[in-house]
Amino acid sequence: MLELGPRDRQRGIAILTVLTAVTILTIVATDMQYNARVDAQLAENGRDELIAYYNAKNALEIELGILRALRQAQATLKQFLPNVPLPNLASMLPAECGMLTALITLNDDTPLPLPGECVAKAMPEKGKIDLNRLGSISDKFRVRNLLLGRLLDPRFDRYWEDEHGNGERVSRDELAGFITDYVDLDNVREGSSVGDEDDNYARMRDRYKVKNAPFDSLAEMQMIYGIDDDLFGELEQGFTVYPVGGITLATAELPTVAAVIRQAAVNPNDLALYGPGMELLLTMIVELRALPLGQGILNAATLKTLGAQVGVNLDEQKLKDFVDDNASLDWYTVLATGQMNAVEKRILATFNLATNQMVYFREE
Ligand SMILES: [Ca+2]
Repeated sequence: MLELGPRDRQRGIAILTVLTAVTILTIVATDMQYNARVDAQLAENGRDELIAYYNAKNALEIELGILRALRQAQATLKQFLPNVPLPNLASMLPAECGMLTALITLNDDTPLPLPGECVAKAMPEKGKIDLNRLGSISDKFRVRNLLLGRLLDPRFDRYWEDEHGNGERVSRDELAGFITDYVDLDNVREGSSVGDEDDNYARMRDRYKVKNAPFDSLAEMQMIYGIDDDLFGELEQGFTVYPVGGITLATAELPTVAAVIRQAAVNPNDLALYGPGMELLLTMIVELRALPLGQGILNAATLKTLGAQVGVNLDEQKLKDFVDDNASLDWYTVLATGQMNAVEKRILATFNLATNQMVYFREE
């Protein structure tokens, strides 16, 4: 049998120590390598997020600059040409990163490299239906009818068929009532003299009450019974909560113009309002808007004349109750998108150019 001397034992221990040390070092090294990789990835993502966000913010700033310049130019032009109607150009001028690159290219011919992409688009709030007017006693009836007419848009048809989360259907009339009830000052349900406005909300898991006060933002519409994310996505384009005044025929969506026409008809039951005459009238509006100065010419009197040509008889006084011919460029919502690699950031902001205030800001 082999006898191990003290030297051999020492050597064995040394080998074991070295092996253990090597193993531990390998584990530590692998771990560090992994952590370093994760850190690098996190840093890269963080950098992309930051660049994407600033790209969106830059696009927002440029678009705001364009809007301010346009507003000023329009005010100046109006001084010299008070009776010449001016077109609304803002929606035709989207801001994008290429423009920014061109702006900061100074004397050098090679443009400054800006990473990522960005684009911003301005949408006038004017032309949308102001839901807060439902809270005004003098406007309530008129705005509610306009709202009801706006919901005739075939885009909404499927919502009256769909069941909502609680297995109930909401009709067009009911929805117009729920929106009105949420914002109007009284506590009585629309279309009834005894119904309680809070009934539907009291049955929810997280119960709350109607607001009975003006909306602070359009997103608040999602609190209204019967409005889900999809429906809100459709409604968002046609409504506003800012005091934009009457409907501007130059910028309003066609279904909103159609709702105005039906409200201002000499005979509200005229079949022409739902037939080819109406189709033709809307087509004429689209064509007029596309002409160089067409947007500026489109007012209540023009609409009445156009209507008469296709058998849609409009009452000019009623039209003037809804239409605001004096299109101002004060309220805009800007949607800015910034990109860097796989990261995209969106900013939605609403401005009042008259007071130079940002009244709404949402980052996605
Ligand atoms: Ca109410």
